[in-house]
Amino acid sequence: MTSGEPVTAADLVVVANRLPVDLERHPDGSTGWKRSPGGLVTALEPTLRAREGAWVGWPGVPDVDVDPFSEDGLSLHPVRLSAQEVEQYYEGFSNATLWPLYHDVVAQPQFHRHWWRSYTTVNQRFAEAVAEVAAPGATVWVQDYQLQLVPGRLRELRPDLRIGFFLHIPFPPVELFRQLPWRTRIMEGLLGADLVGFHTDGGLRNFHWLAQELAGATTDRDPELIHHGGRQVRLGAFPISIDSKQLDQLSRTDGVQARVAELREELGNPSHIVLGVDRLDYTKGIDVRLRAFHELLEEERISIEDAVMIQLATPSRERVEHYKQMRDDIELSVGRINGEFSRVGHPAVHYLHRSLPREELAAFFLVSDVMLVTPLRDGMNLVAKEYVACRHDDGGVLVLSEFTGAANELTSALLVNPHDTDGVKEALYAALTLDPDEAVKRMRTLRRQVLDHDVDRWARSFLEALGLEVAAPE
Ligand code: GDG
Repeated sequence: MTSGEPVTAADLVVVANRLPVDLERHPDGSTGWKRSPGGLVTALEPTLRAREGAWVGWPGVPDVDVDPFSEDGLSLHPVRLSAQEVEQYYEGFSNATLWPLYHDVVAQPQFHRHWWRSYTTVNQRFAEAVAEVAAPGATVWVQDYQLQLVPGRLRELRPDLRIGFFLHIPFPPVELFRQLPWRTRIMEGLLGADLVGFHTDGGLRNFHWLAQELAGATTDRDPELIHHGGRQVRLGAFPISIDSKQLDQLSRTDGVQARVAELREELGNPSHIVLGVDRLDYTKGIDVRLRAFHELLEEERISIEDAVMIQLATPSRERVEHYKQMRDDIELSVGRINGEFSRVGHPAVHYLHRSLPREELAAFFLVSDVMLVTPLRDGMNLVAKEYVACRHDDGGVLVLSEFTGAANELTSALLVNPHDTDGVKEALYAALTLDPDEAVKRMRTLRRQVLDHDVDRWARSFLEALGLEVAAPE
């Protein structure tokens, strides 16, 4: 997908840990590019292409030097990471320090000075790459927790730029953030931006407080404004979303419809199908829902003729220790439930540890009567919104953790506290036995919310708050 178009300075630059394409090494030693299917790419690509924008990020393979290249109006600027940096900056500081710390310490964060040093080196490299690519006065949008030092570094290198930062995960409560040995450096890095965006007001409030406490920022009556270093920093809550219309359309296609009928048949036509879809991550509360399902079977309130469960678990961060342990624990639980309750040819829990094509995922959403989304903590949770977008038939019941960003908007779901096993169990039982009219009413309300607030609206509202004029799609 590369082309020989020349790469020029860009007026709009997105910088994220990963590029929207992944470098692939083929068995014969040659390399090629594969699009990564992420929601961020879908959200930003149209705006970036329309403005001949640039994307700066790591191509997903260590120790390779790739020249910048242009593709269909979008210039891509690969940043090199060594194998050691992938281990220390990415798997270490980003995913074993910041990730658990920002998710309410649901696993113990590890603090290592050599990981921090690698994080600062890599953030500096990203900032330098952006400084080279951005045209005078350009707008730069920095994404997520891996790059929190980039706004500060970039402002030193290029004070002419307009810099926005968006955090895709929760910004933690004050007491938890204060554990971080490098807390002031991170705050100062983020305060280099003109606009710092969060999914929810909760994250915004935590940041507002910490900026004063740790970085000496001052505030006035406006809860979305901070004064720091002689500059103003705006804060905002921008709940991310999905390409709802595209998913709604996909779920109506003949191919997906046919697959839904086939799946129900393959599952042995149970009365109810309960679904979970997650990256295999300890924040997602997969164990919580397995426990609830297991107890309902044990208490004989349901049988496998009434309900079977499907858990789709996309492999994730498999070299990080916490993830290895959690995978073992979940697979043990699945084995136990199946050992006790399955019949030959009829498992109680269908567990798939792999990534599925988008169409197949849509079919799973449509065939399921109950969708269980039970994270202990989650910035937003797009899966909950995707389930709703696919239910053009107004069918299905969503059980949703209160500790997701999505719960602020999807208030017609059955909301649960994932720490309360009895509560989750009762919510699952309520979902399985919900009055059909009530279920339809709830789903219609959810669909209005998700179809009105799509990812394009999210991207536009952020960029407009940053001062960029963005045309609405036709
Ligand atoms: C972070 C924050 C925030 C999953 N399995 C398959 C598959 N997926 C797709 C889903 C969804 C995405 O992956 C997961 O998004 P989530 O939002 O649920 O969770 P994180 O990966 O943790 O994302 C989160 C998000 O950033 C955006 O800001 O909402 O809180 O943690 O789109 O559909 N896609 C395909 N096959 C799979 O098997 N094709």
